Amino acid sequence: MRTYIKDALKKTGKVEVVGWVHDSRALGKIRFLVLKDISGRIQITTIKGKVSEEVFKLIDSISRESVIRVIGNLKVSKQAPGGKEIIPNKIEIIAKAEQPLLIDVSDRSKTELPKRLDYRFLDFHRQKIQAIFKIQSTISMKFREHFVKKGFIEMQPPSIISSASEGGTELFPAKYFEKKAYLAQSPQLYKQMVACSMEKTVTITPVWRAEKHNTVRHLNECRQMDIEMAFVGQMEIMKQMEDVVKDIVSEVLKNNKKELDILGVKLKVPKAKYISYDETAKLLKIRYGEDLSPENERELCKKFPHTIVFVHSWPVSLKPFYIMPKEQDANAKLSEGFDAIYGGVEISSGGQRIHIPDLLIKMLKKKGLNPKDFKHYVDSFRFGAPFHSGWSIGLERFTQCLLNLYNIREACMFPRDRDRLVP
Ligand code: AMO
Repeated sequence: MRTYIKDALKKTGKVEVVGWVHDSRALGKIRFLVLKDISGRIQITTIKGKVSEEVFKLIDSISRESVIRVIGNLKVSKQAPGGKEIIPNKIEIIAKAEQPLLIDVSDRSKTELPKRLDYRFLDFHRQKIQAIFKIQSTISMKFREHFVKKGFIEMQPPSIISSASEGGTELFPAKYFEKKAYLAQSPQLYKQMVACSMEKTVTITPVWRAEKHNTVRHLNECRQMDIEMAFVGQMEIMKQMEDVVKDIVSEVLKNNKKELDILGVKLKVPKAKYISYDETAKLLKIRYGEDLSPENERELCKKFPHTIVFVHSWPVSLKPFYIMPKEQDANAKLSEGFDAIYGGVEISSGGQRIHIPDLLIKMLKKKGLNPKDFKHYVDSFRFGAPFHSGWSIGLERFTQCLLNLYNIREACMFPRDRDRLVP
């Protein structure tokens, strides 16, 4: 718990704290109150007769989750959680919390997830929830820092787009004056254009997927952590992911030890395994040309524990139109595309892109898409576009897998799903 020692208090040896009332207990003539803020907790101990009658009465009347200011003496105390307590001289209520509270905000909350999400602002009062988002903040901060240090340029792609980038079925239509528009499914086409001139780009951006199914690993709005790089192929771009994931996990271990303890998560810097789709299909005994099911992904991770498994060289039929076929051949069966599987779920997909306009037109047609809808995109490769590759990691999916959360909604402050548009 942060304590403020204001100049005016220095001479008196007193401290000031502000925070939320987490818990209060009465024991005869003693009142214990646990105050919390984002940095931790501290006990406020009041003994009748040793504080003014006014302070004692106020302590008895303060409701849980109210915000208060306490000025008093900080004392070392073996019995107090954290080894310290404050003996108050002055208490002020900054914001009273109405009672009853709408959800159970105790450490072992019994309120089910949907109701907790309905009242997310109160759910955020809980230490476990704060721990998840402190770790998520480390993840996104380290992701950006890792690539900016390597000379990647951060980009801000548009959120309103005119045509699909990940197939036509998952788009949210948007009104855009007299034109047809959609919410972006991915920064895909834009990051490619940037990489083809500025070589290396990184972004963290929201995307929208109008998938109708409700699962514990899908959201209709999620954040993607993407990179795109010129002059590299599938293998080099996967290595970039191995490096950043190891860097992020190391940073979480260094920065968020307390939060990992609160969540009971034992984390290890992962190893990496590179395996082709063909070998994976044999290993898991799946039919060639079939996608990996969630069970297959879990099984693969059991075979390679504490490992990011890069399944590379997928069949063309299972990858989007922009993924390069092997040997730059429109009739090739295999592609330069991959998926990364970690903690039992797919956290990312990517690969080498098609930078050759004629080949791109052929592949668009093969996928049943109209090249006319992609004219701007195709034309961007006509004037000096090098070969390039990239990938995308879902921020919430990655947080879910790192922290072993059952439902991806736990890893999103304000989830958007088939049924949820508020808060
Ligand atoms: P893909 O569609 O596989 O690829 O998405 C990449 C990663 O984004 C996350 N993700 C999601 N997370 C939660 N809910 C969803 N509905 C959802 N959809 C995707 C996952 C997934 O692995 N443009 C390509 C990437 C590339 O080639 O650069 C793409 O978007 O973690």
